[in-house]
Amino acid sequence: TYGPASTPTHPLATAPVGTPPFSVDGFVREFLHELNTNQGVTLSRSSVNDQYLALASTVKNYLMARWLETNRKTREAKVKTIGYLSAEYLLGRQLGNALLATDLNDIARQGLELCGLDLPTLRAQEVEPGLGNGGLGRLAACFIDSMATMDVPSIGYGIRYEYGIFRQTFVDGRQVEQPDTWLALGSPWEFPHPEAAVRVDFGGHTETYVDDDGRERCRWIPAWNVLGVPYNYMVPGYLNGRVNTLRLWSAQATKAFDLQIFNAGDYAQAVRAQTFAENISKVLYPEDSTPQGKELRLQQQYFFVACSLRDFLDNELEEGFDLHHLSERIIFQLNDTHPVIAVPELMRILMDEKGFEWEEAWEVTKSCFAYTCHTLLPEALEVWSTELLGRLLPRHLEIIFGINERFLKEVRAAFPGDEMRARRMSMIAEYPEQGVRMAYLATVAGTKVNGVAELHSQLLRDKVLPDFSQLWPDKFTNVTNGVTPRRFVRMANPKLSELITDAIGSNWVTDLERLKELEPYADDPEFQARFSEIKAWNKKRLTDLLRQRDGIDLPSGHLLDVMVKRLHEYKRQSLKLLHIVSLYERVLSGTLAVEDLTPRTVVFGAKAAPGYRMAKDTIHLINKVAKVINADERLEGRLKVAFPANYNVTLAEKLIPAADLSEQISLAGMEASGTGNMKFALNGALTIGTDDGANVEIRRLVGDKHFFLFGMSEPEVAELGAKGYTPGSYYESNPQLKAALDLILSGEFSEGDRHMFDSVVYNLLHQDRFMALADFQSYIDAQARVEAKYADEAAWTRSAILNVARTGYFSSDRSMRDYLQRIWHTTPMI
Ligand code: H53
Repeated sequence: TYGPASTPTHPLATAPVGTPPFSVDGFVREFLHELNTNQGVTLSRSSVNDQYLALASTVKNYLMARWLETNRKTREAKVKTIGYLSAEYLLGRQLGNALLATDLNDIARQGLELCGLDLPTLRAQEVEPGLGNGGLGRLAACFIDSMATMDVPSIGYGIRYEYGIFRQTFVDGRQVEQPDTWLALGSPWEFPHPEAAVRVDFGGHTETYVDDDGRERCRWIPAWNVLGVPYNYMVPGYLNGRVNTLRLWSAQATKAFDLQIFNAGDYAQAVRAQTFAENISKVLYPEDSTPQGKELRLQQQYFFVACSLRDFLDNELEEGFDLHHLSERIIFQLNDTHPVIAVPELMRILMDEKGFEWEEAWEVTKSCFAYTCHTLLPEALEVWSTELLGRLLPRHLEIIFGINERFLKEVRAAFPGDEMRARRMSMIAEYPEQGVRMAYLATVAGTKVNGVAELHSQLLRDKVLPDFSQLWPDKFTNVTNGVTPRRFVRMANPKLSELITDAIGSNWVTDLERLKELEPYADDPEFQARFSEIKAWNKKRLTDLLRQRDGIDLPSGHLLDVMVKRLHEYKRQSLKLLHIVSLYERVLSGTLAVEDLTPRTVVFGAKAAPGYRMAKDTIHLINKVAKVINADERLEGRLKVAFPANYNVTLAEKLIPAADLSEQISLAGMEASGTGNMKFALNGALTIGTDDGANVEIRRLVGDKHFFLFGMSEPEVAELGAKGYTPGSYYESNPQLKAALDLILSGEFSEGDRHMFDSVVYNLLHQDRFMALADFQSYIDAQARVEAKYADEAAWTRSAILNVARTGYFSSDRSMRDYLQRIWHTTPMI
């Protein structure tokens, strides 16, 4: 053993509120009761789904008293709440997390065994709620976990999509999307409250009128409306007895709406109206960081934001609360531009419904919001056309114009005579059509604006919003992203967790910086041996899963090289692919002996937005290359490419702990932060990466010797761009690169079809917006350093342990502390 083992000592962990601690017997009784009364079946006649649902209910019941108590306590304390507004929550499976948070794993396992059941089988029955696309949605899920664990009063607000992120399948190597029917087998974790539905208005026009005091005022005469039904989800803190709430809204037709049409005698039309209303929360838009500007998406955004503000003002605040002091009780954190329409909505409520004057309303509004920007890609910053906004939300558009007008006055006063600046800073873009720049609106309205990693926050100030940071330097700050150690270490990597706890005690789960105490063990042969065994065990676990899930066979004893993230050109999956093709080409052409290849399996996981052609073509190419390489006997046992379909949180939990090498190879300056990079490092993978996003901070913390850096820096990228980038010149001057691209063009991977991958290859040769060819050689050289290091097992393991020991900073608990200090100015509830 390795030092003192300590157990969590939070009072509520040992003396839970309301319910006595479970015994195994008590658990069995409750479980069977749920099976009988909820599912209406006996144990002997029950399906795995029945058993899973009964288990979920049992855990839910256990959490219930704590949830009610948390709500009561918070309400009574009248403290400031964090209203996290996010269009996405990529939650992952709930059962495992709930069992962990309640310390019920052992009891459940033993109790189920007594019933002849197996906990892992029941856990595998759960379909994960995939209510997000990627990094942004998963970040929101990590943040609500951390807030619950840190005793921060918070409500997560979002949308209950009936269909989450599509299920990806491959047909002949091409991506085909299937609907995600996550609700089909029951949804035990949600609590619908149709009686508390909120009305949301749309369309129509505005008019002025004179109120009782003789003041001219404005009001909105909407044309149609829908209902928002809240569905509450428990967000249990880790062993602390706190259970926060995630409130997701589902759209329903209003009665009035149907009746009107129904009375007119058109039954079919009435049913259509219902469908129309319910469409609003029907499906998650599957674009990650490339929004399409669709009307329904704006409807979704306003829908959930209007429900959430209404909910907070009417239900969370006590009656008669003086809204002039609203910021003492709430701060709405805007997760990207998606919820920014909340700004004019709050203005509208305060002025049109509560009788505030403009200045009064603005004072309140601008102290109740803060904005997180998650990107630098111009195409990810939403601009809503004024035509659409005016049609859907006429009053909001008026208010936005009003905010802009006053804001530009301020700009002109601060920079007299600088009309160009005023134009640049206007929230209203005039080209290619008139539109509202939501990021500017958020920046003007927010108390703070933050980026999500140091480099990103710097570039946000310098490149995306330079005029704003000149005007208000203090408004800008950084909060580097983090990930929850509960799900991504403790739950996903139980063996490593045990090893860590044996060495330094168990407090690291809520105080991740304590992983530093592992540093001395990096040189301890016994610890190294156990660490390597655990890596091997995680690989075996992954191998079993992929065999059963995808029919993929992973060879054993390989360097496991993993690139999992959304498919996007800026993330450069194509660069990883060029590395693989190049290895293969060198074997084919005899410049590399097969025996000299480091046995390596590359695993890809990536969904492409359904309308993103280049991303889908890249997936196709990866699958085709994989097929040829995997079938080539000469490479057997040396090189393998695996691309399991439908990468999601559930798969990530098995993949990340097994990885040796983490691929974080975006073009410098393009990845705002990345959070997968943190998960890999915390699970003992070494990173090969560019100086981009949070990679910069990971490398600084783990040290250069334990990180494989390659590629241009952001200033170098900018310089090359300014000079004029010609990818073709890299092709011409680098024989290895040329040979790899030529091999693709030869039809080697496309049954002789020389044009199948023209789109991908010619895009790289002639455009290559993200400069993959410019970084190719540097990447190949870095991969050679990877192989050299991997050959020295002890050195590799030492570096892997140091990656774990030195990345405790990337806990989302730390991110939450930073938000509390720098942005929210509140403290956890004692
Ligand atoms: O947000 C992550 C970052 C990541 C960034 C991602 C993101 C989305 O997933 C969607 C839209 C968007 O603007 C940004 O790409 O770098 O880690 C969480 O901050």
